[in-house]
Amino acid sequence: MKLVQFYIPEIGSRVGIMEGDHVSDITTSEVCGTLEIIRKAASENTSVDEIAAGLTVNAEYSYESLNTKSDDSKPHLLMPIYPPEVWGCGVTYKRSAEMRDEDTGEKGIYDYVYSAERPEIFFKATASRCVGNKDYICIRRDSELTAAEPEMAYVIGGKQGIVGYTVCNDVSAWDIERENPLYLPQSKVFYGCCALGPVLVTASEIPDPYNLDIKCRIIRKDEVIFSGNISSSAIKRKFEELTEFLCRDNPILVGTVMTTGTGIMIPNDYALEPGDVVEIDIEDIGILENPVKKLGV
Ligand code: DO4
Ligand code: MG
Repeated sequence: MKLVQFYIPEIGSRVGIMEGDHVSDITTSEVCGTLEIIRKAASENTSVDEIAAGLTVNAEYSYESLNTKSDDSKPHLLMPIYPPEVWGCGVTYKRSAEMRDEDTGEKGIYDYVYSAERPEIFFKATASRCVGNKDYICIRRDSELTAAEPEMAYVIGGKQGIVGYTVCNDVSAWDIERENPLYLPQSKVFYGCCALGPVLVTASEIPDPYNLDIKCRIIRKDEVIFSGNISSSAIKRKFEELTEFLCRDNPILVGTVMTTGTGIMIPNDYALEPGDVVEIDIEDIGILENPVKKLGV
């Protein structure tokens, strides 16, 4: 099942089931978003699909009419979940370790983490720092080298199981990260640092998350200036292992999003510029598309 959140002027934020080009609005006064569906499934010890399928459809929309630029005067998609927290995993693909080690003065620290038993896990965002499909991702004012990081993300439900998947752009200020590894939180966490969407695909629709094509394109002035791809089969760690480390002595709320690391390392020449558009396409999930702007100018 594919779930979306969307905005209808004068009505507000809605949650729906997407099938083909159809979106069925299943919002109720108690269930106003995907987070409530996931919480209800956790507390009733059932699946997200079952809770969503049991809600009454109160309106229908075409997906095309919702998949538009974020503008409060018109219907548009919202991020597919308002996560209590987003956490990130790092250096889960060999290419990520190699390129980060090449580009930093601290040779070998990324290779160490790639090979170590303990994964890199960092705090990434809260919902207020995230954006949905077609909304702006941001370059912080003190960064000249901010990169898109195309990643698959999963949502943690009851008993720490995976209840769904979405596409994530872990937008990162690489120049700040490279200056000193202790600056990592500032390279990762800022307004508009994390894009999620366009939909939340429930776990039942993705029986094998380790065999999906992940593609990324950067478009500048209507021209594709970068395109790359990777299969999720190249990831070194299993998601259960990542969740286990995340949750060790660390209370994690139902609905927390975990983004699993990038295997597409975009060369420095394609650092983001205002006006660029980043597209990340993950097989069986969807295409997340975001324009870029610089903060504080
Ligand atoms: O260690 C820095 C961040 C790594 C990361 O975000 C990734 O590998 O995707
Ligand atoms: Mg990343």
